[in-house]
Amino acid sequence: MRVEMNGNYVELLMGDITKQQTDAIVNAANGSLLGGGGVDGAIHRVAGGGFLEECKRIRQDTLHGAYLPAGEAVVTSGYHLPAKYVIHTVGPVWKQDEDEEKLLANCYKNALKLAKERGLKSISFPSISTGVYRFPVHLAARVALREIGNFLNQNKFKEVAMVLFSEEDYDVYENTLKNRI
Ligand code: AR6
Repeated sequence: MRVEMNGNYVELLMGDITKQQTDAIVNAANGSLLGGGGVDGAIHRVAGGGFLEECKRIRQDTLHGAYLPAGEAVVTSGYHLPAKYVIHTVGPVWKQDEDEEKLLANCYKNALKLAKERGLKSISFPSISTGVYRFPVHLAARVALREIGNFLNQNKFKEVAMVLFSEEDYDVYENTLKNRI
């Protein structure tokens, strides 16, 4: 599904984000930036050792050894990925007792802000936090599509894709997008 917003496009796809040829793809990382399971593991496997080295340098030099907090984002090159850049963000772990919706919204806001600052024109997101971090996908889809919509309505970008990994997730995002327009 592809929808025009203010001269830009938002697209929903089913597939593997490591194959996307957008200027950037977004990694649903953990605060260590050193890799993990899910989409993070897939991205690290394809991007390779130089990618991990750059992640380690960011941990050391930019974050002074600290973890990247939930909702924040940093950028590296894409190395062996088709995408030129990877924007790493850390989603909130679903606990139902904190402001997780706001933190998830910050992931999308900060990733899109970084992409714009770099002059990028296209970006692909996975469904951040809805795997290992257990954020309910119906709620995550509302947050993601709201933030993407707000950004595209205020900026000349070009294309934002949500790359969903299952038909169930695709259907949830599709219904959410249909209800927005
Ligand atoms: N392409 C697109 N989406 C994918 C892919 C892929 N190749 N692989 C998985 N997904 P998750 P989180 C989907 O668990 O919930 C890691 O260990 C997946 O089906 O990757 O933010 C990190 O290191 C789900 O819909 O991320 C962190 O510790 C979505 O991507 C933790 O998991 C997100 O699932 C982050 O958990």
